[in-house]
Amino acid sequence: MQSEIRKELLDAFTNAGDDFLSGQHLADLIGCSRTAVWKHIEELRKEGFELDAVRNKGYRILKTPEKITADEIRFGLTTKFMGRNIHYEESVESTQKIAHRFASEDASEGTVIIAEEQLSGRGRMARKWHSPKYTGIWMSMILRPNIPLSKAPQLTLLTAVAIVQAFEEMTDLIPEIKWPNDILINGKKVTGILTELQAEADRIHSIIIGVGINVNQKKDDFPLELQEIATSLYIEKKETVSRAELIRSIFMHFEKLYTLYLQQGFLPIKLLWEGYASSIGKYIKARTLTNTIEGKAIGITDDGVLKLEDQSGCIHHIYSADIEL
Ligand code: BTX
Repeated sequence: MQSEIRKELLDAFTNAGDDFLSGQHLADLIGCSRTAVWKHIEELRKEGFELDAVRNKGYRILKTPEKITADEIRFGLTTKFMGRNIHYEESVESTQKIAHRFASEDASEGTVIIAEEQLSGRGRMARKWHSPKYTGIWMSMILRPNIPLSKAPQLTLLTAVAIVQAFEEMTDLIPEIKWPNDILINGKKVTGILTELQAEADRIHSIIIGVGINVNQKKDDFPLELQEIATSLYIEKKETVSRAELIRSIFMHFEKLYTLYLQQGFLPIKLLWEGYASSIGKYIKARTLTNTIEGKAIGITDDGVLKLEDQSGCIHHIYSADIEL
């Protein structure tokens, strides 16, 4: 019922073009009170519509939300499997949650779950990922590589390279990768990657790669605590970026790299990754779950593990940590 009314309201605005529609006219048209019309208008605003409301004239739509649809992403996509199966949602708790369900229901490789908004977007170690409506890319990709469990983190690095290549293709920005899962622009986080597994013994059933990209947020769109550490492509480029086009570009770069990886292993990916890594050669602090190690990041192993040399010359292998440059 609500959605029927919404549809009628939008049809009326479509037909009116640039003309104003009075509250009374809309109320008569859809058979409800003017207060109800006002409530629907407020709902449209919350969804990202910009409306002009002028006394004695009524309402008109100035701007529609920059929404993406699965069809818009598919249009122009030339991949074989990445993003061929897109599941699109308006609002979800977390795309990871849905991807886990799909993965256990045998969704095909390359299936992607995309949402316009996440109410409980998650980062690593139960941290939160801020995922406001219509501004970013919040998606989870399902993969089924035949690799041992220990190699799964390599796919986080591969994903970071694919995203950076897509950024380079679409902007003139200079992104950097901070091991293992952050992409930074001018020192601020623009992207986070969360790799999760469904596995038994040493067999991977599926890998679910969650990608959160800040695309068109303005500074004020971030909560205060993130404003100094986070950025978006819009903030850096000062221009809106098409999310559908960026998603397509990521799918294409990802598919190319992933196919190369399955054929030739991690080495070619490692070389590309090193070209974008901001932490290598620098003195860093690595906070693991159990302790903190300081030293020089001297590179990654052929498996994607970070090598850190401490003051005494001892080399530590870091599998998972937060890095402070
Ligand atoms: P992470 O643990 O490395 O980063 C989380 C930290 O990043 C937070 O504690 C906060 O300080 C900061 N942060 C939160 N939101 C943002 C943001 N929008 N931009 C910049 N910094 C932020 C990174 O975890 C992995 C994030 C993956 C997110 C994707 S979105 C699609 C998929 N679904 C889901 O629930 N998570 C993944």
